[in-house]
Amino acid sequence: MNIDKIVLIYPERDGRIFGRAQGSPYTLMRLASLVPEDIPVEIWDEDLRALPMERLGPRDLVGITSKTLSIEHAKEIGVAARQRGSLVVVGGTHATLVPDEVKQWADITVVGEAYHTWDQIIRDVANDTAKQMYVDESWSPLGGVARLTDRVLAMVDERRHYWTPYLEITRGCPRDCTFCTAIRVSGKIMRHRPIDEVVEEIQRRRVKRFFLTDDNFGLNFRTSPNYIVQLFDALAKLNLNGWTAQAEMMVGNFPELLALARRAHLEKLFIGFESINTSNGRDLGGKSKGNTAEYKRVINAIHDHGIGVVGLFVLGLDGDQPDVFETTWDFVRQSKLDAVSFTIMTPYPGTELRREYEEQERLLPNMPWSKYDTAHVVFQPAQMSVAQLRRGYDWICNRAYSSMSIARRGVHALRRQPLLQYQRRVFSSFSTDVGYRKAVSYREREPDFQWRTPAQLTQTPAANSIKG
Ligand code: B12
Ligand code: SF4
Repeated sequence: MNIDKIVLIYPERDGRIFGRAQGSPYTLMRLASLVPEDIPVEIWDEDLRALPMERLGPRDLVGITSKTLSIEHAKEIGVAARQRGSLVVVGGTHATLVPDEVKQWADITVVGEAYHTWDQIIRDVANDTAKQMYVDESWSPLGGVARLTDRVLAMVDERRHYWTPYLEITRGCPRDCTFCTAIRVSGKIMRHRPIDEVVEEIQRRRVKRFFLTDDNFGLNFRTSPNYIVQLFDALAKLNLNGWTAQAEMMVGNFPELLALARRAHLEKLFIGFESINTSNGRDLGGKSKGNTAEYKRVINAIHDHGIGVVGLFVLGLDGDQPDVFETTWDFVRQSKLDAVSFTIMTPYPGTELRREYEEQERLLPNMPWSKYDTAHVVFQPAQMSVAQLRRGYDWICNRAYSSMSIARRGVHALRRQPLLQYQRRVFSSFSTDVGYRKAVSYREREPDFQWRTPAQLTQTPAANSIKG
């Protein structure tokens, strides 16, 4: 068919915060940049505005990006687009993990990064030879791939519409955490973008602040130190307000690289401590062992270089007992973390963890994918009841995301900065916690969730509030 236009859609989840959506639609920006210049392309981000479905017609190709938690909504969009005669192609995490489910309602299903297949799909659709499924058979080197085009940058206007631009520098992770889906999408080989391409992209996008999409950027401190030194040298020369990245705790063992990172404007590291429970090691792919003394040392080592630490914790691992909420909270309170995220263990499709739970018949029946958002319990925990895990999560979130707790951590984070930096840092000192508070709000919408006042929290001893 002669393609009139390609429309790439991000299904709604979080909406806008003070008029802007949380993060720029980087996935769709990269895909839109691969569309030949002679075909009109549009990005419709439903977090930003309602989808103008009436503009879709029979010669349009509609691409939808999918995550597990939004796949049911993606399907609604796909079905509506097909009713208007458009051809629907679905890619992304969920399509990669469960292609057979997605292909029931999509015209074309894409497995993998699509760096190899997306331009082929467009050509095949134009020639009426499209197949039902496309699979990236190998991981593409990242050099020269999907360079953001000026037409896409103009269309998205990320500085006006989004709080946080995303940026990809590396991709892949050699670890093997049993619950991780990222390695199923991005592979286990760490790949690097050429540094000159990274710098060129930052400059052309004119972004001063960004969040790396890299799943384990910090691992490169150990595996690719030369790349990291060169990258930091290049970033140090740019006029940036600050950037953030995900890492594992061993970055604390590289003081020289942390010093260079600070010069390169690294502002915060999101560290997957995952658990304070020493019996959960197997699920954590060897990256974290529940040694809280070591966690504190690492936090201090990173703080020594003026870099903030956001602690990420998963609750409901098989070694966790009902006291895990209080012990985790005790650690967090004493830890000087700048912001904190608690998620409930979630057995995403395609993971080792889900296979185990299936075998053990521990998946809760009739759970829609929308509950796979890490704020809901979707499985039977090993050492507590479903209700205990749910209430324990609510309990810890009540404490961690009360306005007082957020303010306390934010003020401490700000105080660690030199006085001259206060103005620049004020937004980022609070924004991460506020974002995580938003994630909990999906649980908050349930009738059995309650935000408690500080007075109620003191009245209800922790142990009572989390008993099954
Ligand atoms: C950046 C990121 C975020 C950002 C923003 C994401 C966003 N706006 O979509 C933030 C920090 C907000 C975030 C939040 C969450 N995230 Co997140 N996130 C990521 C991360 C690290 C990178 C994604 C990315 O942008 N990569 C770079 C772009 C260029 O690549 P891409 O998105 O993979 O897209 C490529 C392919 O998938 C494919 N593709 C994608 N869509 C389409 C569509 C078509 C038509 C085609 C042809 C191809 C195609 O082509 C693209 C180019 O290569 C991934 C991990 C990962 N490696 O995928 C997790 C990941 C997607 N997140 C995940 C999760 C669980 C969450 C949260 C639930 C976590 C939480 N507890 O809060 C929330 C949910 C928020 C939400 N509203 O959806 C899971 C999803 C699991 C699943 N089965 O769905 C992942 C895989 C991480 C993991 N460890 O498991 N996340
Ligand atoms: S370290 Fe992170 S990205 Fe790597 S396998 Fe574990 S959860 Fe996945």
